[in-house]
Amino acid sequence: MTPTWEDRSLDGADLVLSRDWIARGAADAWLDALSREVAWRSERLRVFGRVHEVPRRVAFQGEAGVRYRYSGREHEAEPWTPAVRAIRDALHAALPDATFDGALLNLYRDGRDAMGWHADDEPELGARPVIASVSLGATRALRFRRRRGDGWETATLELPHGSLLVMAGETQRWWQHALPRRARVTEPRVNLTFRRFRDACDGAAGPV
Ligand SMILES: O=C(O)CCC(=O)C(=O)O
Ligand SMILES: [Mn+2]
Repeated sequence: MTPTWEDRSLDGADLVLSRDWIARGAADAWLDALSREVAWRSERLRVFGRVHEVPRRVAFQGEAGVRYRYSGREHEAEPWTPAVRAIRDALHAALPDATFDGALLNLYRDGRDAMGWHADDEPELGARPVIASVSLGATRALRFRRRRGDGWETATLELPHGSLLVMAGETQRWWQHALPRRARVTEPRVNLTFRRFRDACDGAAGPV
């Protein structure tokens, strides 16, 4: 089955979505493998001096030596586990211009788990990062917002089991995204965002 692609770009955000990127049987198998093989961690975040547990489980995998600063702390990548590496290889085949050396993994146990507003704009990723976001399990809505005068322009993408969303161009500069709670969801969802850290870091010294 050949995946279908939809251009879901917004003003200032290059967004391409394939809702059927992974065939159903493979998506089921990957979800099952990820729930077993990944060392899911709970994570604490300090906000205004108070410590909160983030409402999801997380992991960070990648090539040896890849580091990423998020949630106020530096994280060193753990080695790829088999299913994550297989998804990375499938992404390299599907997106020949992109190279991914790390992935942030999120496990939303049910609709009470969520992620707040943010942009993936850490300097390690460079100015125009290509981020490949693979979703498995329960369908959840990814919300986008951009400042417009006194208010916000918003958009919503539903991300079903087996989907791939590619965020590119200046998406992270102009838009924030969030995964809100969805009370009626009782099933888990795993999201993997594949990113490239290395060259962006090497390039941080500036033009020669
Ligand atoms: O779960 C999602 O779809 C979004 C995850 C995300 O934004 C992130 O890991 O930075
Ligand atoms: Mn993000």
